[in-house]
Amino acid sequence: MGIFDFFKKSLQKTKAGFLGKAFSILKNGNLDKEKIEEIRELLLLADVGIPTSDYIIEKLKNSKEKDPLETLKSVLLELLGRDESVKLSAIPPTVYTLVGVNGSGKTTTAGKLAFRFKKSGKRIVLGAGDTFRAAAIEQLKEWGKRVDVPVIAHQMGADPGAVAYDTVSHAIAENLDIAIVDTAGRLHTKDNLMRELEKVHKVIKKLKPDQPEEVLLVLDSTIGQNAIQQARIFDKSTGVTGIVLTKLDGTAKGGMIFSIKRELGIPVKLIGIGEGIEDLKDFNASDFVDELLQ
Ligand SMILES: Nc1nc2c(ncn2[C@@H]2O[C@H](COP(=O)(O)OP(=O)(O)O)[C@@H](O)[C@H]2O)c(=O)[nH]1
Ligand SMILES: [Mg+2]
Repeated sequence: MGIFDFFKKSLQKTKAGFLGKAFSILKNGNLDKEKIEEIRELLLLADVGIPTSDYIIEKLKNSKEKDPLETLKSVLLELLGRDESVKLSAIPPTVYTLVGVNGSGKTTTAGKLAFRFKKSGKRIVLGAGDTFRAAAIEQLKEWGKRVDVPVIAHQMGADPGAVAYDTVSHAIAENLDIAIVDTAGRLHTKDNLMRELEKVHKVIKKLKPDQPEEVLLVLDSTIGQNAIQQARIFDKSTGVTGIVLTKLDGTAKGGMIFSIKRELGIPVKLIGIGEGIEDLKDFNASDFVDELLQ
């Protein structure tokens, strides 16, 4: 499937939803007050959020451009910022940690990411840092088998810091390229979770002071604006470097993708568009916007 087909398939719901409706109003040109209000409402329903919706509306109102769709396109691209993918460390191993609440897609993303790197010839290890649930450890081991990469795992209830230590030590000892550390996400014990994540990161730094290269916050796009709140909490204690926005295939409320960068200053680096092993892509703003506005 080509990149455009893949976008078509995964963005169907977004296009059929509120954002799609707002954009089709603009296609008909001639923006009067009523239409602008209608667009504002649709942006809010798509979970773009109040400040960013207001920002977009102001730009539309004040634009000298004749074609409102062109104005919208440039505002959306500006909001998304320039494309950035996950970085590799100059000296291997590169270490990534995946953080986020339960069910957001961390373990699945770890597996898909391992697959992607494996395909490009990298040598990888996965670390089962969600020791809170036995099922989470098993799930990562399954991905390890599927992708054919080793998984460092301890018993359920073990110290996630110790798992991170063993994972990164293994990567160093075996001269691997990449270590991907999965973590737990029970947000109802927020303070404990944040302390746990801080410890994981401290342990990694002890072994390789310039790592982790990326702390990737995995956000479920179907929860809309709540994702922004979650991101603030995680960013405060873990210093998130990039966002993985998952389940974009399953929502008509993916509008918060346009407010994330503006409100948090953190780029969306990867998007999840399905449960399959290949359903993780670099986020490309102009492809994304082009497809939405077609
Ligand atoms: N449709 C869809 N489902 C996803 C995506 N990413 C993850 N999932 C599903 O979301 C559920 C929770 O994922 P999991 O990786 O276990 O989340 P974790 O608790 O954060 O580790 C699983 O059923 C995944 O298959 C995605 O991009 N699209
Ligand atoms: Mg998990």
